[in-house]
Amino acid sequence: MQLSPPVVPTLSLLLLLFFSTTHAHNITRMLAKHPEFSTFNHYLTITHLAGEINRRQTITVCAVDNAGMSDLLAKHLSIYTIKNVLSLHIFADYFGAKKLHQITGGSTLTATMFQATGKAPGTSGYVNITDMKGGRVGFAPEDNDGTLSAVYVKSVDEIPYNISVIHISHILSSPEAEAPAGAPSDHNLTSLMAKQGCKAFSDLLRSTGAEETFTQNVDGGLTVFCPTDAVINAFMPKYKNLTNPAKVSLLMYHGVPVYNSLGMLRSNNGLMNTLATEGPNKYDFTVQNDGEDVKLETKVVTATIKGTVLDEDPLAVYKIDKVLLPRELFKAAPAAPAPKAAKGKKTTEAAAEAPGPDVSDVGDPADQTADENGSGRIRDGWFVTVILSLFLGTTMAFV
Ligand SMILES: *[C@@H]1O[C@H](CO)[C@@H](O)[C@H](O)[C@H]1NC(C)=O
Ligand SMILES: *[C@@H]1O[C@H](CO)[C@@H](O)[C@H](O)[C@H]1NC(C)=O
Ligand SMILES: *[C@@H]1O[C@H](CO)[C@@H](O)[C@H](O)[C@H]1NC(C)=O
Ligand SMILES: *[C@@H]1O[C@H](CO)[C@@H](O)[C@H](O)[C@H]1NC(C)=O
Ligand SMILES: *[C@@H]1O[C@H](CO)[C@@H](O)[C@H](O)[C@H]1NC(C)=O
Ligand SMILES: CC(=O)N[C@H]1CO[C@H](CO)[C@@H](O)[C@@H]1O
Repeated sequence: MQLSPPVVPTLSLLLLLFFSTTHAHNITRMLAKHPEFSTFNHYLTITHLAGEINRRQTITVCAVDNAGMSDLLAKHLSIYTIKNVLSLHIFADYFGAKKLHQITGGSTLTATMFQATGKAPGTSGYVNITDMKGGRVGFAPEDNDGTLSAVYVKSVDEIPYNISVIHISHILSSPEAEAPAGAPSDHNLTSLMAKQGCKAFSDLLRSTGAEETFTQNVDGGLTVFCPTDAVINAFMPKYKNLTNPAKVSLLMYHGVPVYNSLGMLRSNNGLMNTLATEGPNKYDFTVQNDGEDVKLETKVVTATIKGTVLDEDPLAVYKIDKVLLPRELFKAAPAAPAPKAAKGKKTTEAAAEAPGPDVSDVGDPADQTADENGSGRIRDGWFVTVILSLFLGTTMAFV
């Protein structure tokens, strides 16, 4: 059968749409069309940065041609250091040719994947992009002396607003990125967290010995949700009240034995088992997206991810704004003086809305009692959790 001419382009367009929506971008394939970037492409693959780029949904890759790469290779850096340097060439934002030439205020600082490794001290994980005279755009790692080390050459490929690949003139050179780097499993998880605003939490991991369980899980994949120092400090009176095994369970509840990038958390709502999980429906919580926010819901409290300490497959560490309180430990906690039930619905609602008696940023066990009795939201949440558990159970059965 012969297709009439207008049908053919329509069909190919549909096929193209089909493929572009079912397959996320593949940086290796995008660069393979341009032999002048073959060295850069090769190093993206062997450093596993290609996989990280493919997982991100909004990203810019500054590619350097083979001559530029030979300048880098002449420095004889270890592969882990090369990975850090190349991470500095990957921006966590979309800069197409148009946006690069229309930077508000003439310059901007953008976070790079080096920033997300947690190994970039201060602002060294940021790159300054500056619009210059004559339509030129310059790039400078924030920790060098401000001289623009590379300029924009051309756009290589753009999939708005998922990935932009641009050709820049030289390697972005930074003493911090070029500092000798160890293998990924050399991460000292607790000192890493301590340096990034989670010192109180890491101290608890060390003092209870829970650190060892966390560390043992890094190679196989680990996501840690660390409450920030202020949150832990406010929680300490309650923490001290727990028995030693309960303390360890509470801490283990903040680790998930699977690597989750922020993108994965955003696109996979559902139940998560933790390092404290023993058996089904124990010590788990639900990941729930709320716009750009990623929320973690236990039956007692809902915490929100507030920042990334480190995101480098197989390890991700995120800051959260509340201590995750497992229902296994906080359900049976002594309830606040119960409102007189006789008054019925109104009283119950008032109780549900009343703020907890203390530390407002840490869910109080008393809140849970009120919530479970009065609030439809929680009951819906419970329903969703049951359905998700069934779903997860079925999925797990196949794994
Ligand atoms: C951009 O990424 C999203 C999520 O992966 C995908 O659904 C969409 O199809 C991508 N857009 C293009 C043009 O490929
Ligand atoms: C990306 O493309 C390369 C080369 O075509 C291929 O070897 C690789 O498996 C692809 N990666 C993914 C995740 O599809
Ligand atoms: C970027 O660098 C230029 C040149 O050193 C400087 O004038 C500008 O203030 C910097 N921009 C930002 C946002 O730091
Ligand atoms: C991490 O470093 C601290 C001191 O900086 C040390 O006490 C701890 O044992 C280290 N942890 C591991 C797993 O090496
Ligand atoms: C600690 O436990 C005791 C006894 O169960 C209780 O009276 C007290 O309110 C608790 N303190 C905190 C801060 O939770
Ligand atoms: C939904 C629910 O559990 N409601 C209970 C709230 O508390 C009163 C009094 O204790 C019970 O009668 C309700 O069944």
